[in-house]
Amino acid sequence: MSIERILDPRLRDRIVTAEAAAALIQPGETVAMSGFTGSGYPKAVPMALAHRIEATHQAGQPFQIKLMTGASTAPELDGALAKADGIALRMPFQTDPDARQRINAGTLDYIDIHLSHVAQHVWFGFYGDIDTAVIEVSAIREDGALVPSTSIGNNKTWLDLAKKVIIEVNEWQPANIDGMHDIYYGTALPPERKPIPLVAAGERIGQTTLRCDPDKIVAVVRTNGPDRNSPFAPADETSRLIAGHLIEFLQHEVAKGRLPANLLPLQSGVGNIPNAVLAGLADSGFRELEAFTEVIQDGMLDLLKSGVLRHASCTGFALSPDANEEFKRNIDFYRERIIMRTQEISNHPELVRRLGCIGMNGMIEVDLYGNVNSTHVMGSRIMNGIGGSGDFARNGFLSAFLSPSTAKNGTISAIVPMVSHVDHTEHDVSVIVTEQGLADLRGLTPKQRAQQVIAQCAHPDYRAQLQDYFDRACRDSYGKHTPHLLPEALSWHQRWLDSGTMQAASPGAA
Ligand code: 0RQ
Repeated sequence: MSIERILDPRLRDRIVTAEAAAALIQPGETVAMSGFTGSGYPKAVPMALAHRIEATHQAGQPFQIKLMTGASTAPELDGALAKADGIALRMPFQTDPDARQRINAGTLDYIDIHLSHVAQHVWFGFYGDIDTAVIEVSAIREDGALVPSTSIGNNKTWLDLAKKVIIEVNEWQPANIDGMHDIYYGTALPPERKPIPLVAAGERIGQTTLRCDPDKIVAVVRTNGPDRNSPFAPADETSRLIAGHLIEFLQHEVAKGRLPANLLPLQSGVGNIPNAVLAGLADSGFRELEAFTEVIQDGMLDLLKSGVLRHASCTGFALSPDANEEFKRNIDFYRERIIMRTQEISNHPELVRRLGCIGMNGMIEVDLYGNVNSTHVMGSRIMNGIGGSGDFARNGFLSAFLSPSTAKNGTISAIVPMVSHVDHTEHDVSVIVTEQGLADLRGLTPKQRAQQVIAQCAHPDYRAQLQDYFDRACRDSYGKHTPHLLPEALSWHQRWLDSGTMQAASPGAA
């Protein structure tokens, strides 16, 4: 027998089916949902809404919504609504193949923004009113306080601003996650803002529950379904090499006295390479580490378990099914060591700067001068979005971008003369790492950076071609500070589109 999780008597008579709740959402609404990297998203109402949208379309009527979340969600949310052609506008981040396909076909509009900006820009009124919020929680206390589930994201903002609120109470989520969250209600709008009183990654400054005016709650839906919980591939040789180079660099920085022995709070992107870095840290003798990051994935859970990581601050999870079982089994242990915050706090530029985070994120490509493209393939096709990478790259103590040196079976070089889209400028990028090596760009001039990136990071198949471009640019460029040959700068991308490879017949053939 499961324990009752909806304890507020005022909300008991608002318990309805997902279909009845979805029927309260009208065409054209701006709907703000919970969810961050496949955790804590509503599981039933979006599916019911997608079915309703499909039925409406079949009856020849239009039905689309504008959809906001914390970050990426799952097939039951982004996937179902995208497949139903139910999303007119999506923000601020997605990783869903069906949504991506429609965005790149030009039939789904997408606004990809820094994750720390979302809440404040909505509060500033930049995106209009929030009509409905659909928020997953793990329980509702007797006084109406909402116990969050496995992500917080923008839920505080959605609950505060939405005109009407639908709550999903997911019994699959561990009941004793209660106490892991830290919701800070001290934020305000300029000019009333005050400093955020958080001075260490492991501190708590808020309350454990979310609040919501019960009069706004129009429906409560019971669910019992898992988070996305996609498995991670085991670390391959490339990921291990990238991790090894970065860890060697961090050890060097400690030896030089530029970093303390237990480093500074770590931020880590999601994926196999970050997982390999986290595993490598444990094996390299680092101890007493801290994390101030957005997402806790398998590698970080392992570090907490082994005691290498003292605590981790986040706003969501991206766990494999196995890691999720471990999390649930030992939730009392993790509740003492994990602090879940709203994403405006987990990614806050002021905090990232003050705590001195070490940012480690993936990239699509980087150019000779250190400009990074995290989002667009061939300058026009979005992959995911900038996510939180910019919050940490601009403001962290150090910012590392990691990638294999080639993509698509070696036909694409991740090191290019000029990036086809810029997410992180040369001013925000400290370190580039590929399986070939690590380029430390700190304190270097543009031309010195180019030499480092070519020598340390480029794949041997592209090194001579890059060097040739750079040499000729140094000779023939209009300006010699950041040398470029403009007709050639993006020709590698065009060559791939035209011929399926960035490799030139011979260096010098552009
Ligand atoms: O394509 O899926 O078709 O095989 O990009 O690449 O190598 O699997 O690497 O999963 O770490 O993703 C930048 C996308 C890297 C990610 C990016 C293709 C490649 C493959 C994925 P396929 P990999 P990853 C915290 C921080 C922005 C958000 C962020 C990302 C696919 O790290 O989304 O940092 N970052 N958030 O083939 C063409 C290239 C390519 C390329 C890779 N140069 N050209 N295709 N690919 N390089 C989390 C949050 O913010 C929530």
